[in-house]
Amino acid sequence: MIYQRSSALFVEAKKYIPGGVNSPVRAFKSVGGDPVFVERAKGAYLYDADGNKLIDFISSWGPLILGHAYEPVINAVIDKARLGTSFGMPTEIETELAQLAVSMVPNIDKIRFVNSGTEACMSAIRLARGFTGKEKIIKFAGCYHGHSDAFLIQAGSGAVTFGSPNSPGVTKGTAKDTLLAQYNNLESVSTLIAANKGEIAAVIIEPVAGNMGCIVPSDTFMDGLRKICTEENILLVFDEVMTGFRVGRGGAQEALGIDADIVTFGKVIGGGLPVGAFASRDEIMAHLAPEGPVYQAGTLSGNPLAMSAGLAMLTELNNRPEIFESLNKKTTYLNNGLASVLTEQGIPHQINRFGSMISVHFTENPVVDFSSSAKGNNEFFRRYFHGMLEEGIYLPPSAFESYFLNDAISYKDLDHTIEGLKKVAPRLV
Ligand code: KE4
Repeated sequence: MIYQRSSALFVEAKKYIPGGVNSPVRAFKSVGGDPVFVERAKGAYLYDADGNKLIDFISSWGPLILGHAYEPVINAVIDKARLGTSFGMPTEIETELAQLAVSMVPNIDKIRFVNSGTEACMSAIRLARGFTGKEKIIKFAGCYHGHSDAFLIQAGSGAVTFGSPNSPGVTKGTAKDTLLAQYNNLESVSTLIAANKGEIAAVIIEPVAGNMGCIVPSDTFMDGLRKICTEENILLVFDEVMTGFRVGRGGAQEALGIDADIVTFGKVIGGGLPVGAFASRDEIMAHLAPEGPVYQAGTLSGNPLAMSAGLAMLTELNNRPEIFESLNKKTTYLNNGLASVLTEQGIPHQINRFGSMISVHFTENPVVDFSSSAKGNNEFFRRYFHGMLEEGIYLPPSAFESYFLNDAISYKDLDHTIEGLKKVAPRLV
């Protein structure tokens, strides 16, 4: 496949935009080569600047669960845009989307809309701190909750000391309030709690992780985490920016049977436009301005244009919950097809899957946390990514990302993907 125009566009972009992209993962840093510039998309397919047609497995990193340019969403946005895009005043459609989201998701009474998953998670932590009066939080190595300072933290020096910044610009003062635990490791959580008794406001977690590749919590881990948080009067925050309205109508709370205290959303809730949200029971949300003292605000929060996309998307998912089962079946089919090819070729691999989230890891050992995910052979992944791209299959350009299937993908597309791997696999070793 030719990528000349994409490469030329990348040169131009780098003149005016740092790294030529507006979000780092798009720059192909971990797989090498120049990023593909897309011109348009429809259903399961991307059409790039060189006219290549690619089967899309990122769906804009999750939002486009029904496929690109889904008619009901597009029509809703066009109709709404004609009436004005944003007013900085309350509009009825915000209540419509709030009411629908609250009706679909367990354990939430109220929801506040923001403009990204980052804003949603940042605000959720401030609300947890304001509600509990405590300052520290626990996050998990490898989980990503957006780029606000409190989350850009890596392991500190000792097992029970606080974190240290993993980006310049994040202060030590901020990092000292973020403690780092290991996914699927309850002991790492209880050790931190014991060493910071009475100081922890919240534990925030991706209930199904998607930023280490896809990692599924063990049955005992999430139950145990809920129990510890309840016993220690710590709020359990489910970051459902990826899983919300993707792994089922009620998201991961419903799929795992675990009640969170605060839930954050992004991606699907905006139908492809910039929407994030955080939600909880009345008792906690009553602390949020203007009702309560915890401040949070946003010029474009709840703007009717983005609300129209989210409302059209969630209405479709709410009216046709069979979409989730259809997506799960397609993802299982892909899982089985890829696994049989890699096994036949004798290539060590793990495939993790939950609902329509899936990831391939080139390693012998089960991938259950960040350190086991980091053991994957990145050279294999690089060859895999570019080989599949040559076959017209667009995968996430990083081994630490999850695929997001959309329901426009057909079994013919999945067979083409599996056949593509049959051609690529012999070149991996
Ligand atoms: P945004 O601010 O990018 O809307 O959401 C941040 C966020 C929060 N929580 C979870 C679980 C997330 O996965 C994300 C963002 N996901 C990445 C994909 N790994 C977005 C892609 C990107 O950064 O460009």
